[in-house]
Amino acid sequence: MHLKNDLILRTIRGERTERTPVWLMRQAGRILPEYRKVRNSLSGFKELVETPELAAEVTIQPVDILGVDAAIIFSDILVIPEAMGLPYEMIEKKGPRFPETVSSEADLKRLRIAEAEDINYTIEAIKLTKKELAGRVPLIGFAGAPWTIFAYMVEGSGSKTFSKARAMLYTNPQLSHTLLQKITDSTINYLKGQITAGADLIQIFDSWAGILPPVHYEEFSLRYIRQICDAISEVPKTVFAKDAYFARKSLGQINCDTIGLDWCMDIEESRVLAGPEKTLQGNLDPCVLYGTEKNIQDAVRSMLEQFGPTRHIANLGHGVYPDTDPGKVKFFVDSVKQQSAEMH
Ligand code: 1CP
Repeated sequence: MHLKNDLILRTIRGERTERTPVWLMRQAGRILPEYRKVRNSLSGFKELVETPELAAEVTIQPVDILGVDAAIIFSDILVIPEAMGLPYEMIEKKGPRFPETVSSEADLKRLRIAEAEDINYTIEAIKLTKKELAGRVPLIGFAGAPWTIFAYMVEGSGSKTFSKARAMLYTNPQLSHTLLQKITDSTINYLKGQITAGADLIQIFDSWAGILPPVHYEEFSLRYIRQICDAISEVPKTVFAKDAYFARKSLGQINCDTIGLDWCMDIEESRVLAGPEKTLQGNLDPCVLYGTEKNIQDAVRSMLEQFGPTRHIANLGHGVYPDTDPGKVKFFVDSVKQQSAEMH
């Protein structure tokens, strides 16, 4: 299918474009009343994820309503552990919980390497979304980085410290590596399935990158992200490692196209560390969107000036916060479009 808007893909190739492309992490399920309406008619989050027609509908909502330059498929990073044999529950207003976790060799033995078919609902949702988008914008597929998935599988829920998961890296590095390898193999199968189904680019979310000491980040996270990036050559790849300011140089050396920056990472310094071949994505503080339109406009201008006119995909430095006014989000998108067009 020919893409009518391929700004993001041209930007990733390093081309000079008519303006900077823009989308938002977590644009598809956090802020829009149109999303809440679909979501409230169902038993829960998982029903939405597992019903391709509805997942496709909420994936496309931000394209229609906010005018973003990409859609991201509505799913969750936790579908991988479930497909490996460790189911998750999504508890309203609290987040994910795993009734069973991994703490021993025996737990690990019960887990399998997932195939894309095990997550058929998301694969089907991608096919449907591609059909319904009819080439309007590219569709982003995604998965969690193996370390971030490991953190949930060992901890059993979200956590500020993930101390159980981090402790395992010291107390049982061998078990840790075996689990990380199983997650990695499952993730490669899943991402390849997403690409076959129509994903135009993929993003790896390492949301808990920043809680590891740099040597552990290299050994237990980057090593596996590298494997994923080396295994996938069909479409461009983005790696977003939240808070991993210490890993930007290493990320610059892996086989990916785009590196996501959070709002604490200095833009010029990141360019130098990542090298001239990488496109950068980010990195406005999500809290800017609680400010006035003038605040947003000024912050967008400053961001665009620092990134410059090429190799930049405008985004926030992490997911948009749930209580953000959708009108302000739309203002942000429009502001990037307008100001970058003037600057290019
Ligand atoms: O734009 C989108 O929202 C698309 C779909 C999407 C994505 C890309 C969802 C739906 N989740 C994710 C990724 C995801 N899920 C990440 C990585 C990105 C990030 O750091 O934000 C992580 C860490 C998760 C795990 C997760 N799922 C959490 C975080 C828990 C914690 O430890 O802090 C939560 C609360 C969820 C639930 C969830 N996932 C998605 C939605 C819309 C929701 C809210 C549930 C609902 O609507 O009922």
